[in-house]
Amino acid sequence: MTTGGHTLFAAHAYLPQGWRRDVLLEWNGEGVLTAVTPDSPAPAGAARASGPLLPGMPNLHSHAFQRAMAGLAEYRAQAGDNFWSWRDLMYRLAARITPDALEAVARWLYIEMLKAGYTSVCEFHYVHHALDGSPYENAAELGQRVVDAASQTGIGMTMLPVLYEHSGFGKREPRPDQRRFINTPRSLLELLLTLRRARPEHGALAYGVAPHSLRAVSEASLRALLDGLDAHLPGAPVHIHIAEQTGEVDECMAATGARPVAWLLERFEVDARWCLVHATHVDEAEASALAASGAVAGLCPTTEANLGDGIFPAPRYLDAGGAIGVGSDSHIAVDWRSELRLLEYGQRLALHQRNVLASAARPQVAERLFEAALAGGARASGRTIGALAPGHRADWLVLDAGHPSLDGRVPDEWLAALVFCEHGHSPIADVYTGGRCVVREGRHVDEANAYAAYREALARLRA
Ligand code: NGQ
Ligand code: ZN
Repeated sequence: MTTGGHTLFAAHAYLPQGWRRDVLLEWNGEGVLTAVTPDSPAPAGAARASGPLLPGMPNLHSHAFQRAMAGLAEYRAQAGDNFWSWRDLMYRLAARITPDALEAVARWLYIEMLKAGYTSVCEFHYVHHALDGSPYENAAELGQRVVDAASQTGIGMTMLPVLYEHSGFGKREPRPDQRRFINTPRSLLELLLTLRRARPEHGALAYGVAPHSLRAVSEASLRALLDGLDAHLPGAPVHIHIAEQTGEVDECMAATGARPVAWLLERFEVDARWCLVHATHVDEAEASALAASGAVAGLCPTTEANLGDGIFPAPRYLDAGGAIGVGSDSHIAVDWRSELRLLEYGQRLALHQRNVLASAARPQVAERLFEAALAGGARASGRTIGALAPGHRADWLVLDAGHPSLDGRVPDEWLAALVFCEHGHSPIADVYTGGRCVVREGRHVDEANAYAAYREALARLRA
């Protein structure tokens, strides 16, 4: 048998039914898998993968500009340091970012994501306006720069322009340092449509919206935003930050008499199009109800640990069938392996047990979490990704099976080693998106140029 066009033969590949041998992948000119055939004879002349194949991981939560401050809020402690003092520092960067700087930072960040094995990203994009808070001539200028950065690197994107109106519950006036974020439902939808006209969706690009949080958006505005979205993009993803801090839960209780997740589930038809980012502070009833809704809990364990948010009740939620995905959020780390590892380790430290997030049906923690994060990340992105299966985007990772963390292990042991071991450089060698190899032997094709532009942008931002 010979095949023309786009094919790759892999001795091992992780399919929806687990590790399979002698897998032939075929995809079309649009970068979509057309056939995935295990136990296949190697066709004459087909390219052979240098190692085992895994589906690429979706990153369901990112604020690209924050990459520029990774590590800078750890530098010197101040009395009472907490989430809100971190946010003040972060706002100082948000106040300075320019279109050129944002594009350079995002481009480098997305290369880091690809190298780490994230093949798509949901960008929760909230810095919209010029430095003085007035709209750019192109209202979607900054969003467009982020979309362009993604296209340049080859990462898939779900762009989520953010609605931000208020500084707190009870429609509090926005703070001066929030002026670049502020829109009405109508102006935000216009911004989205402007961006969509300039950069229409395609196989690697989708759109949705993100009401920032219950702190920042009123009930009426949330309704207006969803109605407006459905008039143009019915069923598109909706992401929201929720219940990330106990302070937010307390303020929500004081303002509404309900906890944030309970309040949202009570008033809105929360279903599989929703991604509730963090959702850290949910009680038992909220965890069960959220699991039953089909919404994705968007967990960002390295950022949540970094900011001192708290620990998501993952055992109860997963056992109730809840969907999860992972995001790198503030980009203190850009590595899905670290997110999954910390998700499990938080539970071990809290409960004094091991292999907490395994289940009777899925005794291997790494495989259970990897599959859950693929499926939930795909759902949150609103794109057909996250599996080596026909109809899905041709996004995958090629492992170096001879890496010291994987060497001497049999295929069923690879994922556990990949997620839990950390011995020097990453065992992810090559990365493909839309059937194109964008990372080869750990290097992105555009890495040198992108890094030079990133360094220049960083120097200017810190000047
Ligand atoms: C975030 N919170 O971006 O996801 C935030 C910042 C804000 C956590 N990572 C929230 N917990 O901008 O108010
Ligand atoms: Zn966030």
